Amino acid sequence: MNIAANPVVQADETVYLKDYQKPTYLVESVHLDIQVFDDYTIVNSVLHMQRQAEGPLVLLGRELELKCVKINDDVLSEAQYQLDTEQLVILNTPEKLKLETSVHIHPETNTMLEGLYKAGDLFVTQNEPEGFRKITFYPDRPDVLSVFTTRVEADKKYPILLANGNLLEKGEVNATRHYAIWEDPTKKPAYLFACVVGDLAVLKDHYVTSEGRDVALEIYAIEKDIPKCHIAMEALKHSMRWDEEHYGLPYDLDNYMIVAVSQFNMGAMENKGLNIFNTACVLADEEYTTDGAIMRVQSVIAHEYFHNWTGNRITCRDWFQLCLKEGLTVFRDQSFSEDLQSAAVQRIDDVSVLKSHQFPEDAGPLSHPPRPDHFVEINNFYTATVYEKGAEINRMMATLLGKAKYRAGTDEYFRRHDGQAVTVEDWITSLSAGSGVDLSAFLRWYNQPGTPTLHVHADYDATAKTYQLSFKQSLKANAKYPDLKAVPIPVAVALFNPNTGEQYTLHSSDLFENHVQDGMYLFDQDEASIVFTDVAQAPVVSLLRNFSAPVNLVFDYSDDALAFLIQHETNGFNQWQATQTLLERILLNGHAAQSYIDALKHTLPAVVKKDPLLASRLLDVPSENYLASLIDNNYSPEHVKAIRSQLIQTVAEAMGEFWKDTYKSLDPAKQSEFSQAMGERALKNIMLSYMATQKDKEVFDLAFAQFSDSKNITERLGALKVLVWYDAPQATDALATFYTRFKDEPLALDQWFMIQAAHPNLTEAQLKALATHPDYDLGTPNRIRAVIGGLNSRPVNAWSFGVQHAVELAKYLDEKNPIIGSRLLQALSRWYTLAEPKRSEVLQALKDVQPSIRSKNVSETLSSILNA
Ligand code: B3K
Ligand code: ZN
Repeated sequence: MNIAANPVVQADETVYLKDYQKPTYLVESVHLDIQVFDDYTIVNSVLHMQRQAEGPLVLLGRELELKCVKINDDVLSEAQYQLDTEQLVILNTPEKLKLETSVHIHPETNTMLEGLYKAGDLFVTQNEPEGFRKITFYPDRPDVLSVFTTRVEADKKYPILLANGNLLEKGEVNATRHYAIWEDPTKKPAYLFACVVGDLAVLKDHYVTSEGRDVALEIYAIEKDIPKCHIAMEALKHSMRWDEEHYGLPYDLDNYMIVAVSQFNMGAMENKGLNIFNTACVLADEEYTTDGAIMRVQSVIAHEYFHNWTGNRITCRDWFQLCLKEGLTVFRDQSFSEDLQSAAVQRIDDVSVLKSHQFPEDAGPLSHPPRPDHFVEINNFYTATVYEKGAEINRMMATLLGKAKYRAGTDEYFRRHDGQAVTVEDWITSLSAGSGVDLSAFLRWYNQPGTPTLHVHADYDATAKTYQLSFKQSLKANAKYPDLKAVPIPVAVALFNPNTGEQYTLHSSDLFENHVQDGMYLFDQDEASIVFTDVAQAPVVSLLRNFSAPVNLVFDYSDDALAFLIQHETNGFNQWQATQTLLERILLNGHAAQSYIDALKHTLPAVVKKDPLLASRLLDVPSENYLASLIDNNYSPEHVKAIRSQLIQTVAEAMGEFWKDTYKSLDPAKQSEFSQAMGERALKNIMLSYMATQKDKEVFDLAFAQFSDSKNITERLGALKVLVWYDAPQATDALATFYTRFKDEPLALDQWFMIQAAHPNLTEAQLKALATHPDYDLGTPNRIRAVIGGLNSRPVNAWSFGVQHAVELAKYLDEKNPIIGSRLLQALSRWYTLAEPKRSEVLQALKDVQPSIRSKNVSETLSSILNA
């Protein structure tokens, strides 16, 4: 018997993509009977299986108490199987068989929030990627698809009993217990199995699909949160329509359920027909939820809904292909969100996340290709690279193809692979076949790590009236991936007349065939150049418009050219990008701030009137963390903090009364459109924070009035931040008032923790006070993230006493919740860029914790980080 040859069953070892083997048995049907009791749960399972490849019958199982195993009604003796901590291997099995197992599990003590667990009074599941093996013995891998029938039984104190699919039957077991039987007609991998047991209220609605199917929509939450479910319900219906219109994909079941749970390791989970959501990603109401969080709720609702096709009906062959479903689904939810608000701002926000999280990840010790070729713990690969860079790859292909060809390509993918577990190659092949454009070179993006650098050089020939752009691409050498090749880079280009600010019509034979008017050049070699003809004067060039490719652009812009683009670029994204590039130079290369200030003065007043949300983004100053990601050695958090506050002070003073005048001209309450009101609120808060740099009484009074008078939490929190972070006399009062008002609203209270943890001059004692506050709870990832997120937003604190805090927390979570423990350590991955003595101190702290780490999750992350 050769168990080691099967990559899925090597416990505690590296798994390699190249070792993939088909499962030995298919599962034709699954019948589960889950009986929940207070101190244990019984799971009985009946699997009908059929051999499809040579090898033993391997059932994966972790932390299961095996009570009985039968094959074709015969109870097996211990001699007939091998059982260890990871699997049950049964020898000498027939071609076709009925396998029955009975196990006991303990959701009531499961702190890892994986498998079946108890969150408060609610029993819920989280099975992606490998949680199902903590519920029952099963070939728990995404390429084993089956139809599931689930009987759920519990005490009547839990009136809600849910599982995937349609309700077949429900009834009483006895005076105290009841049951429900659910049948899911669609074949699915076990990671999409879900069940829920608890006492919840429900918001109901319905949606009629383009095929005429009347779908019952239900959002389950605790009673008092039901009024906060309407925004999510509207977003769900909107997503269903959007997917029909943009991808021709209607919903396929008669019901769609969402359950809100407050203890959840990530945002949400796309279980077939029964999504389970972190409350933070489903509850939304302007009184309790910030505008940013409302936008996030809508995008996560869309994301999980879109998975119904990209992920569920067509799933991944193995977990190396994770970015197939995640990258594509993120691209789809980003496109959906671009339709909900200013498309430019959505793009700005998505690229900001990419540049501040994915670029640093890809430049450090945790760098990996969007499709990695090995892993120890797959949970460590739900990363910005898999999600965000994965989305960018799809965006590049969609942009190159244009709407009609992209749609022909996706139609072909759904036609070929519906009901299958597939690979990234299958996706690219379908997209190429359907669109008629060979996209195979894009596979390189999936298989190579690192952010490519795109070097561009420009030459204008005044006599010939030609303008030449020369391109070069390079990738940082990576010992693990020695064979790096040039990738296809779509470069969106515009040329502007330097005197009038108007855009030149482009004449060139080198642009991509479909996009001559849009100025899209497909650069896919190590070096190449293009020539524009009939260019009357040396132009100002705008490159990578809309961030047409996820690369680091190196181009020798003058500060004047950047200031010109801030004023004249019509692509809102590149207008913003020009502000950021100019600010990076001012902050990191010591350039003068004047050209930035002049450009703002010229540009902002009109943008404030036309698109307040975009105006708020044009005032973004790169965060300390983002600036840190551009510094590869001798990084001093104190220095970066100082130059950044100095710049903010200079800009605040130079713009004079602009802040106050603009602040007073805004009245979000008068706006009927959410997006308009959101824009005004964002701008109001930025105006307030610039004014606060003066630290005068009038500004603090304005902030306190905004805090006290507004019913909208975005305004309240904007004001609270100013009061707390600038140590206004009203700060303590305002914090106390907020606490009293929101102490029973966990998501709002998370913000209260976050703001305090993000105080620029937080002390170790204050951090300790937050982490020992009666409302701090190590069993609730949202609360941990609130404090750690606040702390990490201030690198000066994060890299001093924050390190010890993070390391101790990781050590605790290593045992209790290693998924979260591992994430927490990922934030320390750039320790090696620090200036001494910090560098050595952090290294020592990381080394000190290593011997006590037990989980695969934390130890894989720690050893990667230490290998920097
Ligand atoms: N697919 C889930 C993520 C599961 C993460 C497991 N550690 C949510 C999503 O991407 O939609
Ligand atoms: Zn997803």
